[in-house]
Amino acid sequence: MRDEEKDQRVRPGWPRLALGALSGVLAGFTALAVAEPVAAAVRPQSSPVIAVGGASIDATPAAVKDWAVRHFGTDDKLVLQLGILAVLTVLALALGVLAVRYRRVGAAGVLLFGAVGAAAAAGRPDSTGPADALPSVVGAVAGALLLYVLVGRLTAVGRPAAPASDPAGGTGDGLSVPAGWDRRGFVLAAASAAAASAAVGTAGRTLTSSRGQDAIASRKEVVLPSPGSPAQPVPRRAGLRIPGVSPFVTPNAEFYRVDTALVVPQVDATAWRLRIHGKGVRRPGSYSFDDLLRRELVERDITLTCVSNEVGGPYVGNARWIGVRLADLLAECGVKPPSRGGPADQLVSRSVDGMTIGTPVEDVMDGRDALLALGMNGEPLPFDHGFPVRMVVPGLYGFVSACKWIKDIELTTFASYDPYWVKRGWARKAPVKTASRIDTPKPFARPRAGTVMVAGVAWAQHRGIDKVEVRIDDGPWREADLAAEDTRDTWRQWSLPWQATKGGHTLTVRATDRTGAVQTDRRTRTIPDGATGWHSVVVTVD
Ligand SMILES: Nc1nc2c(c(=O)[nH]1)N[C@H]1C(S)=C(S)[C@@H](COP(=O)(O)O)O[C@H]1N2
Ligand SMILES: [Mo]
Repeated sequence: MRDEEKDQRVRPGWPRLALGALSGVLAGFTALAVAEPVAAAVRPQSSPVIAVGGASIDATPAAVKDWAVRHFGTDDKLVLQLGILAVLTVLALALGVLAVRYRRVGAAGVLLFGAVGAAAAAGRPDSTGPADALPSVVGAVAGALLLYVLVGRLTAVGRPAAPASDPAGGTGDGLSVPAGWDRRGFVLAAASAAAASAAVGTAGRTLTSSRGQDAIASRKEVVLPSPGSPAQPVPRRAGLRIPGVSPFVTPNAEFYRVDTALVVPQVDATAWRLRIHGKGVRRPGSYSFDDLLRRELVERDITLTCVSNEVGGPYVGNARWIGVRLADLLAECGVKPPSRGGPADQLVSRSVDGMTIGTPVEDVMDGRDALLALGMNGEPLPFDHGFPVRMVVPGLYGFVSACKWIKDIELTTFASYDPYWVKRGWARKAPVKTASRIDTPKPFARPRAGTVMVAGVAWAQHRGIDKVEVRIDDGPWREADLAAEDTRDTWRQWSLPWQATKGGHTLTVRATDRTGAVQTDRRTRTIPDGATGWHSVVVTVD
């Protein structure tokens, strides 16, 4: 008898705590899984992890976001979602352990997280109403119930063989698994909850992807007519045949992607409309995708750059865009640029995912090829790059011009409205800065002594590149050979044959644009209006 008692008393608390923790994780998993089909019915973006992720992206200080983009690149969103899942797992473990002691409190904790998810979802800028809160609420209720039931099994007595001295099945310390705990009931409940959740979650995901089918079908059906105003052919000598140099036209699959969308919006082009309205818009307009397709299409090569691109960085790409002239649409709606007495100096474009981007009205109406693009490199816009329609404005960084998944254009003033990035410390106006990059040799390359081709790209959209110079170590600047210019809105390749001598060397590049401005060596950060400084590459010649 003494032995039996001892056996019970020393039974450590951890098995029960561990089972509680497991219950917490199962409850969390169930909550997220159950939220999936509900989100599929409401909106994929209303799913809790996506909503919380989106809210964290918006709340992240500009410097941290910039750091994330720099370090994780296009994987930044995956990293964020994995981070959220990791945090949720830890919290679920803790709630499970808590529930062992305080069953109701633990379950209430799950509901509290549901409330956080619900608030995030309903508060998103693209939220379509209180229904966005549903996935989090329904999921949390399921999770809380499951936690309550599972933890109940840990304290319940399954067999009448429980020691008579402890009719409640507990051992008094509240932590040990009671000898007669309902093992069978627990395992059964846990296993069936896990299986049901997996099934429900998978069904939800399937439903979500089937919802995207209309958008995918609408994209497949797009036939881009040949442009009334075709791009001039790319000069044959615009693309150098030097291994390692970025191709003159960036293939869509390799085109950089920078945006805040955790779920790429899948817009059905047949249901899409663009509204143009606001200050000084005498005839507000509304256009369908077909309305735009029926207009004269303009095809242009335009190099797009992200303001978050560091010196030497990868966030720049060149594509052949096809679309309609934005200035024509604006003129049709009766919009005048400020220089002709128009009252609006800022054009705010809004996307289906709630992004807002501000562009100077003067710039889009000054004769440059500001486009509402429908196609990219000979195909409808890829979903990642803004299908069905996006803006592209030569000479301006993407964050002040290139709204993807656009659905609304509002004419307003810089004084009265700050769009998304401006609210977060970025500049109101941001023309692309003159820049150049060494593509080859790569940093820390070990070329053989002799002739080494140094080559890369330079860009100063809408001004054009006039000269590129390369310096070896502290030597004199030497003029590089420029590839043929396509247009002043595109980047330009350059090369320099270098007689490399053994040892370590630093290669530096700088460009001069068509206004005569030489790229500055002054190093600045990307925030607020783009990085400056020269790109250098260190190599060791063998
Ligand atoms: N809707 C939406 N449009 C957007 C953004 C965004 O976050 N959301 N990011 C902008 C930024 S910062 C850049 S640099 C370009 C990038 O376009 P890309 O992803 O097609 O290269 O899109 C712009 N348009
Ligand atoms: Mo950007």
